Amino acid sequence: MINDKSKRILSKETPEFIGKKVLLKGWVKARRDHGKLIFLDLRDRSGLVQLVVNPKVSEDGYKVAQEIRPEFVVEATGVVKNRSESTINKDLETGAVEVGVSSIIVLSKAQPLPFDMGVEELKLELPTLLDYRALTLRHPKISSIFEVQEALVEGFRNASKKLGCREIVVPTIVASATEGGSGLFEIEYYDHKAFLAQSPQLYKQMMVTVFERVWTIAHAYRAEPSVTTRHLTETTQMDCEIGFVDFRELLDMFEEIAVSMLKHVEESCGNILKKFKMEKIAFGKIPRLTVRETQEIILKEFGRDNRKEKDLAPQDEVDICKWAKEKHKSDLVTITHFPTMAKPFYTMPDPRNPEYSLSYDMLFRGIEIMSGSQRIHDYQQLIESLKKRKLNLKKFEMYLQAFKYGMPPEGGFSFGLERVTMKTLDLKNIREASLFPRDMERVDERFSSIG
Ligand code: AMO
Repeated sequence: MINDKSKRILSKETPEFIGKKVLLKGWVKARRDHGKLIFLDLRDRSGLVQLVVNPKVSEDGYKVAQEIRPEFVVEATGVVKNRSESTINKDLETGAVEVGVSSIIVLSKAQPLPFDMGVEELKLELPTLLDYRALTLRHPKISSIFEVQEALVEGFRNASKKLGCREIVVPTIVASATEGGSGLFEIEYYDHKAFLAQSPQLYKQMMVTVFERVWTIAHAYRAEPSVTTRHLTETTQMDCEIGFVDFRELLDMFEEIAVSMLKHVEESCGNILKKFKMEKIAFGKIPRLTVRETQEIILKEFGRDNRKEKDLAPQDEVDICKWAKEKHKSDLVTITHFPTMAKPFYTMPDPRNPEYSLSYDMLFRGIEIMSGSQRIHDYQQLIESLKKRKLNLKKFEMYLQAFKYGMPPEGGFSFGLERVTMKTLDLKNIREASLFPRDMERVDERFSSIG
């Protein structure tokens, strides 16, 4: 291994440099003083490594280390050594080595922390965890949630591209609601009213006439009227929209994307899933049920008669997933044919029974993570559907052009990134799956604590 001592190496690489002098840079996660020695856990983007500061090796370094507190940013030079058998830390990737410091420089100081960040697990109440987000995100267990999130995005992107979808970027300032009138954030737009998009829906559909198959990752805004553990007001949606497909093909496509996205996360983040004590995801054949069939199962197996409800209640989602896991060894379930009038205007009614629609949700470990539908692609039928919901046609003029001038049969779907992340790691609250979650009570600061 060639070692240019003036070049920084990462903590993870230290085992490759035993006996060599190296330069490391990072944050001090914890400091422990043992007799005449100071131990520093150094964190960088690759992980952690232990530094040992011995006054006999470096008197100046020892003086500096005495002033160091958690989260100081430092630059340290030293020789990598094997640890003695009894001091090996098996839980740490670099736990068989340590770095004997010959010099250390403070690049940036940190004020005393409001809580101990050196612990294995930050056992703080969620509001505190979020009040100090810029700090708590640094904790390795918390930052690993977002490594998993990155792998989910990557898995989704790979699978969408494999399907032949092209990536598009769409606006979030829009003229109208798409997912129903409530839950819309209105914004002042010069002398006009505009809204924050509830979904990339209209744009992805228009783009089918350009590229046939598209995917996008978009921010979506929902003025949720209540506080729950599964709703955010700003969410990230991973969407596809596909032309020249029928309902069955759409089901095959989103199931394929879901499976390959989740397999990708298991392959690339196995160590993190283990740390979160997650069971392997069950990839049995995914059951496909209509809403009505689901409600029959809920009645038969769980004794609740919800057959007149338009949608599944949260407990129904939990129970049908339990059923799917037991009977089909699947953590995923597909639910189809929601009542047409409970779905947005663009949803295609089932020609065999128009009271129900060619729509679907996908559930994962007890929660809806995705929804979509085959769309109405006929111009006149779409206008009728807008009118039926008393929507203002003028607001949809540009969207309607796509249909006026030739739209193929098409459909699409949208995965909620935070929901998938939450369930992949069994987090109790969706806020933990968002870097900077927005909800009714918080946009970074808690509203109650501002002025
Ligand atoms: P829908 O409104 O069902 O469909 O949203 C798609 C997916 O996005 C996630 N999601 C949310 N996650 C957290 N907080 C919220 N407030 C929230 N709202 C939605 C869910 C959901 O399954 N345009 C259609 C999709 C389509 O037909 O292509 C749409 O937006 O995981």
